[in-house]
Amino acid sequence: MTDGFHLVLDALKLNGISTIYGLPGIPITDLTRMAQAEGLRVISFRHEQNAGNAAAIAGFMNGKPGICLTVSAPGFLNGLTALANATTNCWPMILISGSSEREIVDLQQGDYEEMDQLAIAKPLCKAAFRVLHAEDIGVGIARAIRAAVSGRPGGVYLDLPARLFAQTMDAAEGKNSLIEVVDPAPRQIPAPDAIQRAVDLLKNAKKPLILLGKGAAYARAENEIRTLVEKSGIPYLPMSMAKGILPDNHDQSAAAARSYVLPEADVVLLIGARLNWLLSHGKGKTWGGKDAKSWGGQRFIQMDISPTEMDSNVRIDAPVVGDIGSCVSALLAAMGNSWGKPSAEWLGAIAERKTKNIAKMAETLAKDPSPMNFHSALNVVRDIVKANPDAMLVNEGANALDFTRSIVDMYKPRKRLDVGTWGVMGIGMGFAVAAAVESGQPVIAIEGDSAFGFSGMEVETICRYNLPVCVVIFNNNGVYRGTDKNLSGGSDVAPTVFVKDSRYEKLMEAFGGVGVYATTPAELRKGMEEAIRSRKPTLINAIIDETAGTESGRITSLNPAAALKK
Ligand code: FYN
Ligand code: ADP
Repeated sequence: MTDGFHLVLDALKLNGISTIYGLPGIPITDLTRMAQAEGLRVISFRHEQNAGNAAAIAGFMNGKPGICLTVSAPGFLNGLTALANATTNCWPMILISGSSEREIVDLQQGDYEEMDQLAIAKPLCKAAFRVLHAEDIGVGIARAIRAAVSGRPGGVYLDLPARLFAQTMDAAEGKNSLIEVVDPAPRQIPAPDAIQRAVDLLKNAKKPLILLGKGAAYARAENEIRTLVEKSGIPYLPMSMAKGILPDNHDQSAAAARSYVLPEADVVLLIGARLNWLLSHGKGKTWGGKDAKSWGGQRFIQMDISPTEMDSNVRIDAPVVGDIGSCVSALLAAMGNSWGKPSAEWLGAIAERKTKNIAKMAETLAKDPSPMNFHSALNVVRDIVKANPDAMLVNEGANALDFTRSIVDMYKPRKRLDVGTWGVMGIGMGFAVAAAVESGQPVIAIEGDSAFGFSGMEVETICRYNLPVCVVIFNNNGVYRGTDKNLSGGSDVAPTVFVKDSRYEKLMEAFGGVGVYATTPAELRKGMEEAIRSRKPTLINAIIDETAGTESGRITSLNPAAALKK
């Protein structure tokens, strides 16, 4: 005989799933024990949201669904934020939660952790399923996997009521009921006429630009993309998590001339990037429009696996629907061998801006103020990442995020993991754990002091599994900075201010890791180099000038009060 517990685990293993991120409790405690006994790796967290974030980013890194396992009602809700975030970012993830007795839940008779979890999950994810009978576990997991990774990837909820786990059935029949999913994310080949439309538009462009998004990183299409960029000679801009698809020091990167190329370009090829808030919805002043809502005159080609993404913000003149590898390959084939490079005028104008900005940046980075500021600290991080291009970089915060994005170059794809489409805080330690577990590489987590607070307790998890994670907290005593005043003149500190000179490094020491208190770039460098060399869990409390941050980093304009000031 077999039972529900084993059928769930066998179905996951059959589909190549080897790690579960979760937090044990009723009714899934035994599932976590049995999973470990059956050879799955179980990474137990201190809060489900962090387990969920770990599963989500594992999905992005591997192109296979990351699994998060939680208890019912509150545990499920704690995991749900990560599931919604995974869906928003188009990352494949499956949140599996135990749930209470259906009959009691549906009659609302007050069961232990009673909640209609399936109904609550549905609007927040790509698909949601519940399995009531042991013989349906195979189908349930197959459907969850297909829904998570096929087409536009996303989060899937799988509801497993407590009673299911103890159901038994004949072992051979059980085995037969499981499904090994064949080709879970089928390639989607773009139509030849769609490719021709794109070629025609690109051929006539005077100032073409390629915009790479994290969908292109997810699609593992770096080889095809590199060929396209180099063959066409077109400058490109990487979105945050697309940094490293091509090395950031590539000649054709226009990152350092961002505010010049966006309004100037006439034809923009979007590859796995959406025209959402991060790209000012494809219009307005960022794109050279005369005011916030007007079109800048660009024509867009968009490559995306989701047909309904097209025209979501502005007109897409050449929609190319398919998986990015297939789309870029088809475009390359249609471009032929005699493709002319963009004009020297366009490339020269970009190079001029780029050189100026890079020189300005070098000047700022070379300064050594006391106390440290974001630039002098990031100058160190920049060198360390350059020397360790295989290391994973996790990054969250406001200023800590924005400065790291523009200062720290990435050299390989899918190495930069950050706050993504929602700009969500709290991903830090969950991402860091998964980055270490999935890649085996050292992880550097650059954290704002506020951002770190959301998931800080997971330093215990990092120590427990002895993961090679080096957390660097940019400590400027508060959210954005530490100098705000209470406007009432009362004795409470301002809402954005924390305890001054907090000793975050002692948190790591409490669990047996290494704590470093760094007030100079030299101390920061020594701490990071040692962490990477030793692979010991390390937390560096990097003391930054408390006046150094700006409100909301580069996105101050999104604060409603910014409109009042205008
Ligand atoms: C970039 N830049 C550089 C380089 N790279 N200069 C020199 N050298 C290098 N290598 C320049 C670039 O040209 C820009 O200057 C500037 O640095 C900033 O570049 P960035 O960060 O790419 O551009 P920008 O305008 O900030 O991008 C817009 C954005 C980004 C919305 C895509 O801000 C973003 O991803 N934001 C996420 C914010 C978020 O989620 N925050 C969390 C919530 S915080 P100019 O060209 O001179 O402009 C809650 O409060
Ligand atoms: P960024 O924030 O970096 O601009 P987005 O998350 O906005 O990136 O966009 C990613 C896009 O990539 C989504 O529209 C998604 O549908 C698309 N995408 C994800 N995987 C693939 C794939 N394999 N092939 C094509 N498009 C993909």
